[in-house]
Amino acid sequence: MSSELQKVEPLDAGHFVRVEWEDGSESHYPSVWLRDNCQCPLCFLPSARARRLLFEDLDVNVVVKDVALADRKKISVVWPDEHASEYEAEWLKKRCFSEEARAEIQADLFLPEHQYWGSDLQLPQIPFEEVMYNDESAYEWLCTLKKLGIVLLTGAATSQGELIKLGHRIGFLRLTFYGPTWQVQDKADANNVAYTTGKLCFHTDYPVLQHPPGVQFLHCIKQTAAGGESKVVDGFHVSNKLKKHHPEAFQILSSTAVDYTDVGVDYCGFAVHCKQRIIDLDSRGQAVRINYNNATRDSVFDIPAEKVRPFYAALKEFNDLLNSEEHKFTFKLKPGDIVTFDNWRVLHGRQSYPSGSEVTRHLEGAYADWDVVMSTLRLLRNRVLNRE
Ligand code: OGA
Ligand code: NM2
Ligand code: ZN
Ligand code: ZN
Repeated sequence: MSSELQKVEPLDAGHFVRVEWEDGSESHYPSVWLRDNCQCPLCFLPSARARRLLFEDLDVNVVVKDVALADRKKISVVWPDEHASEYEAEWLKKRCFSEEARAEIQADLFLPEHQYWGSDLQLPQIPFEEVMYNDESAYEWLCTLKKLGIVLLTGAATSQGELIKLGHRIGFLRLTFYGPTWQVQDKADANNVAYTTGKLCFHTDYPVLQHPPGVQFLHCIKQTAAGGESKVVDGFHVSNKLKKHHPEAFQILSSTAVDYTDVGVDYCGFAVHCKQRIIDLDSRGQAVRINYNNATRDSVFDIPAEKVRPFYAALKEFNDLLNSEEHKFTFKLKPGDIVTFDNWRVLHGRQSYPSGSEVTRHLEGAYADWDVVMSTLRLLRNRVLNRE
């Protein structure tokens, strides 16, 4: 579709404006939407790129009084109260209401494409320094993180503080009750099972929060000789498999609200409770978030007794699929590695390792919200591709 205009006319008694493009294609714009999105300084504040027009002042039945081609690059509209609006061809084109045009702009905004993986994962690696100082590399990092769900950054220092730097690179980190960053190591009187030497089965972090962290960073500072291997699995891929091969289990896990609990003291005291479905679906039935940590799943369970056994059976099907050789990918972090992953999609776990009087393994962890990561991704894209 070209962004040069050929013709403009009112349609449907002025309730629509029809625009014809130079290549003969057309777009229809509802008049109420055009009035609502008048770009004049009275209706729009350019410095905030936001609407000044109050909803109270919008006539939702408005029709156009007059429309004209200002030139081939914009149209002008006069409204019944003589208010005048102008709309640039390119601005209109981007907001075309056709199904294809909407799909295109939505894909550009939200990058919804997923690349599923299993044990065949080729874990992408990018040097930490490159991501810190090179916009192309940072853009590549975040695009891959969005599409694949996991990227390994390599060659960071083997001391605390690298994740704070990475946080500044993307904007800011997500503070939780475990602090701005947190130390994964064997601790006396651990306030979380992660702070022991025990095995962690596949989980997503922090399903006890209403809005669990979207992205997780784990920086390996020290690695034990024996044990401590990491494993990851693509939760969306496994959900699809569950839906196909065990539809009843899928139905139960995507509809049952599971109670989660986390009570203790860390950054400050906390008593957090929340209900989450283990497989969260959007309105089209697509998995959008996995909320599963067996350690913080509450013993309080708010479902009728007769539904409990079927729930456990469903969870077993899911857990078995997560752990199947076909789906899981195993690796061992080296000091200086930072694994970055989509905590809404990728479940992670670790092997146990020997306990002793000395700290033999130390990871520093941190979270970020997808809002922040996607915002940075879009800004980097504009810069790298010279847009805007
Ligand atoms: C965690 C966790 C993984 C590891 O701290 O939540 O999953 O390898 N740690 O220790
Ligand atoms: N830590 C690693 O859900 C969880 O409890 C995940 C969080 C302690 C910050 C672990
Ligand atoms: Zn206006
Ligand atoms: Zn974890």
